[in-house]
Amino acid sequence: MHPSAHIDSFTRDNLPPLAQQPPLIFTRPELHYPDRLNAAVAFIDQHVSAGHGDAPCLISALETLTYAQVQERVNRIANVLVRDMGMVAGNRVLLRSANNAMMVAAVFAVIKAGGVAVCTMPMLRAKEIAYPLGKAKISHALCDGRLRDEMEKARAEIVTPPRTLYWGEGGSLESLMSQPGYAQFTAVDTAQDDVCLIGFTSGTTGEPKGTMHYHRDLLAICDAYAGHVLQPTAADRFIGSPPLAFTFGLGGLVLFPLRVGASTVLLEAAAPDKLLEAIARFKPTICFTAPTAYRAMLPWLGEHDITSLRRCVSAGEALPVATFEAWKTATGMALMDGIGATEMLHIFISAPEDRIRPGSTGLPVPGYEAAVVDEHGVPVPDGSVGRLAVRGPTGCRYLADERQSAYVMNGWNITGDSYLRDSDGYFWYQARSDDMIISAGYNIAGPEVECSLLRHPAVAECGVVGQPDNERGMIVKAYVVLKPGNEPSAVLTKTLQDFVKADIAPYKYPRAIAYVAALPRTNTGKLQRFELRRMAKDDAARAPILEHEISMTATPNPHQALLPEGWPRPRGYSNGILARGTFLVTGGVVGWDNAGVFPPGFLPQVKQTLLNIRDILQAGGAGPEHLVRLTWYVTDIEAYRASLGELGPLYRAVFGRNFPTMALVQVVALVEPAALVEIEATAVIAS
Ligand code: 3UK
Repeated sequence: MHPSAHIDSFTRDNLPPLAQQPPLIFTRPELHYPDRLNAAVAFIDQHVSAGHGDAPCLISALETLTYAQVQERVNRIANVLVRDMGMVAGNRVLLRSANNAMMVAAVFAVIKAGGVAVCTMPMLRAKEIAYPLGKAKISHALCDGRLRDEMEKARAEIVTPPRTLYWGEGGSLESLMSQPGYAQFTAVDTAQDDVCLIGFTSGTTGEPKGTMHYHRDLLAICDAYAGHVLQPTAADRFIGSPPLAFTFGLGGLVLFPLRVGASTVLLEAAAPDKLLEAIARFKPTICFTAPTAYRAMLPWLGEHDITSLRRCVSAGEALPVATFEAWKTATGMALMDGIGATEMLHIFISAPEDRIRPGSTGLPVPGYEAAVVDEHGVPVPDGSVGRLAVRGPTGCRYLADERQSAYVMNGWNITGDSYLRDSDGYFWYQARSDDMIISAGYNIAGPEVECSLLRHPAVAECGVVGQPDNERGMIVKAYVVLKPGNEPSAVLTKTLQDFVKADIAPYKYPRAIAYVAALPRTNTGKLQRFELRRMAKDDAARAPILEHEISMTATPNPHQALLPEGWPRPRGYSNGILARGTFLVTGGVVGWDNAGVFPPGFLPQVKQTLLNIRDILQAGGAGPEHLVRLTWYVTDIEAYRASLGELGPLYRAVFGRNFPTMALVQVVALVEPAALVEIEATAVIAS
């Protein structure tokens, strides 16, 4: 390695042992970099020195900053970091903000001062912020004033909180930046292989992993993927939705445009409707977002002019052919699929526009090599499914993490995806390796069934997982979000099943379909298959109860459950109940025990609340079988969602298989400050 410029040697000290690091490949001349390299100079200063300082760089609704203006802002922040906050080269600096110009300037300021930027998603809560603070031993933080509350809570949670400054609302960063002499800053003379960025994975399972990237890596992704596949020019204007804390966003919305002197539109809110509006308004030429967002934009294309776009990149999740085709029909543009990973920093398989094969992710990006291997790392023949292995100028280096040896095997990065390579060298995504459904001896890839279902006009979104089954081991279970104007029904279920059977090998059809309002997603927008698997497991456990709901409970339920014709039978609640008799109602019951003490935590409080309701009902002569309605008020709907798996069994333990109508309401606060839930119950004792 090259001599480090870091005074604080934490990142080098915590690199994986050399033997566990992936060997890097630099066969292409454009991937050779000078030994001393500061990425901030390459992305910003060089353009200004080359006379490009007046060109637009960062565009937002509020302001447009030229390259020269961005350079000055970066310099001012770098001076504050070093002179006012005592930052030294190698320190890790946490950055928190939605996508905006200050966030970008802060990233480059940290890098220019030789620091290591650790960007975090704006929606993170205190405990999710506290984790990187501790893991990366963060010494300093810059944060948008609007995100102060959670930041302060996180700082309170750890032993040595970082020195923190806020900008915007109630912050002091700007006034410090305006000090005389702060407009100039000499970049620290970092080594090309000094760490400058730690990207935390979105952590679909287990604790997030910190991936360490060098100054050189930031350039390499531009010169490999962008240079060869995307091919942007200084005239391009980028736009998109991924947060800058997700390397998909940092690369696509900042590094690729700035590498070539182009401009980029930064959106703080970029839900599909907002993104469409912004495309019509700012007239960008290149768009980066996830397949779900392209699908969500489809119905609204007619209302917005998006003809300025010339390229649309899709990554983060597999791009179903149905989405590719629908986008092509609607816009004439071929979505450019690409698989990337936080570990690899950005996209390593994709295809230039003229070489796209719909349904395939593409070819290895020039500079990268990819292979499909078995569990021992031995390549499998073309046409058979195996694990995706990749290597190139970037690679996986986890910050002090034992999972390094699971990602890097025999010198290859193993992404955890099942892939197939065809005889033309194209790579075809099958599933995440642990997402294969094994049903009655067949291997079925959930995403393939999803692609098929998505071709049906009634389906807006879907997720397919294995549901435990006594007979088949697993059955294919689909969770479906319907497009507006479609209602769940047994008839529709049959239609969808027949549709899949006619489209792909019949044994792959979803034997069970559940209709849901939305699919669980991570904050980088990925479908949380593990959450669907948990739901499916729960559904499986509940299945035998189904037949007995309401009308066939142990104590015969005196009321009639209302189930409109053709509606799927609800699980764990009733659509409606017809009751006649003595009305018994409880006020807002909270979860304190007889001594007025609240048990800590959401689930224990729910349990106590349900027990309290049972006691009140009993005092009035009603049993759980008389329940007709429960209204839950909770302070944190996420706590409710997170405990759904345990809530079912808990509920049944207290009330048995009696399922009244239910409503759940999130409130800003409850009168009892310690209460996390308050429930009202209505029962009717049959006359
Ligand atoms: C999945 C895809 C099929 C795949 C990312 C572009 O997604 C990114 O990084 P993450 O670390 O997740 C990596 C995993 O996501 N995936 C991503 N793209 C595709 N699967 N087709 C695709 N096109 O399982 C991969 O292993 O969150 C994407 C650029 C930078 C990134 N960090």
